Amino acid sequence: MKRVITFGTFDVFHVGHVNILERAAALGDYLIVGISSDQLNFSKKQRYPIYSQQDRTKIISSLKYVNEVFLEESLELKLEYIRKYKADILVMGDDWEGRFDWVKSDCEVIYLPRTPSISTTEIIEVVKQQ
Ligand code: C2G
Repeated sequence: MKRVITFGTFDVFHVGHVNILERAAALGDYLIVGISSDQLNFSKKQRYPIYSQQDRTKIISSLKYVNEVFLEESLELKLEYIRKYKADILVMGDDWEGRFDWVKSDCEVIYLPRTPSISTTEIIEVVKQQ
């Protein structure tokens, strides 16, 4: 029984998000998703997400590949979350390549290629222009 963990904001949910969650789930038997809190997002990107953390949590919880969700409050707590949720594998998109190698003491780390040509930022830009 392999437990997989992944993290993200998943704001303005799109097919790139579905693809990474689907591939993460396929690497094990149980998928746990850490959803970046509104506050964490603000500290990383200097803006709040379009969707609130409650709505993002509701959307991710409703997916058939996802078994459990929690709010991620800090990037530095990765190892604590991995231990708490007893994860065997950490999956991240390759925009994070190398950034979480420091947790390899406790679990396997896999970076998956991002889905090309789609991102929350791009969707926001397109909508703004119209
Ligand atoms: N993603 C993807 N393809 C895209 C867009 C996103 O595979 N076209 C992946 C990202 O690589 C990430 C996940 O979807 O693994 C969530 O993306 P974001 O919501 O942008 O997550 P981010 O804000 O980078 O938060 O602890 C880490 C952070 O919380 C990750």
